[in-house]
Amino acid sequence: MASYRGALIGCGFFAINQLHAWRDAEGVDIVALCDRDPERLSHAGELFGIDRRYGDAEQMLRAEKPNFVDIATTVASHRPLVELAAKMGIPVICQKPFALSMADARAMVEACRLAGVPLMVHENFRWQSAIQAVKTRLDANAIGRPFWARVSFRSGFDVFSGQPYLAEGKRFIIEDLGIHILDIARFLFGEVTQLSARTQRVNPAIKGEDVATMLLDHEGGLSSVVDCSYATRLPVDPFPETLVEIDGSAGTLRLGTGYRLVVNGPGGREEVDLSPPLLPWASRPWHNIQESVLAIQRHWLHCLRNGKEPSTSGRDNIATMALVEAAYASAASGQTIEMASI
Ligand code: NAD
Ligand code: 89Y
Repeated sequence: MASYRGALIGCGFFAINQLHAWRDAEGVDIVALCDRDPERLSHAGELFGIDRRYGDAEQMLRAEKPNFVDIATTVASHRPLVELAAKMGIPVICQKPFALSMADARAMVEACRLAGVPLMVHENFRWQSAIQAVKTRLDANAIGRPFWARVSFRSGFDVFSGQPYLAEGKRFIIEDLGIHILDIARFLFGEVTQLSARTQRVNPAIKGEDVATMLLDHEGGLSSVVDCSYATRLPVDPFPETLVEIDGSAGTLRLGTGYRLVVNGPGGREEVDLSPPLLPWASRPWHNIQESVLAIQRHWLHCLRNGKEPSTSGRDNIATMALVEAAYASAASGQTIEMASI
């Protein structure tokens, strides 16, 4: 199996998961790290025994000539770094949220297309094993034709201690977390024609919205409700589980808390526990997300080896980004947004 030499930019909170997952994935080594913060750079370098360390991304890419680069920085740096990789002909993975605007997202996709460089957005939630299991049931027609769905993420988990920047942006939950849940809705039910949204801010200590309720019309006629909250105090906090309810012409599917899947259809009743494995380096409650990081990174290697477009390519992610933009536009105007207008 070909062995790939990767380099990673941005050694912060989430990159540690990516570095663990690269160590578990087959046929790949992360040979160099870059962060403009020397402390974070040396922390990650020591933790993973990576000695080749840089404070500047361009210097690293010139010196190391890696087979791909994994960008794990926050959104403001994504466009310059993706365009740098494209200019240097280096295949690139970019964390979500992919871009600050649709124009930036389109520019990055176009730069990589013109350079003939593969581009994947690290949109990992659809790679959670429970979400993949739901998709498998739908593809097998387990409940007939789905006509209604709800994809829901409601929690009171303190995400601000690990990611303090989330409290500071004008935008919060749709851009940070809703983007994943909207992507799951697209992944399961197809493209969206119209979207309406309402937002609220419950937590007075943050700047952006922490509650969002969205109504989506999908191309096949299905209506879905996508709702997210970081202001929901439950007796047992389900963070970071995404719950799914689907009604179909011949049955129902429910992915409930504790990763319990219940399918009621023409084939009978299926009840199964889809709890994700706890990888040796993972920690609860993040293990669900951590498992999906390994899955998406393995998928990237598979696509590189086989010359395939990743499931969450830059091109694909533009449609998810458009849902985020439409949600903010609808919340601001009170109007339903036609997706063709984004
Ligand atoms: P962070 O601030 O902890 O880490 C980012 C690091 O990037 C910092 O150490 C910073 O110094 C470095 N950096 C920024 N610009 C740089 C540049 N131009 N060159 C070199 N280094 C640079 O952020 P985080 O919480 O790790 O989040 C990073 C990204 O991961 C965000 O976009 C976030 O939304 C995303 N994220 C994704 C998931 C997921 O499940 N996919 C989960 C959490 C966070
Ligand atoms: O940044 C977010 C993400 O992508 O997944 C969960 C998170 O860490 C906090 O909302």
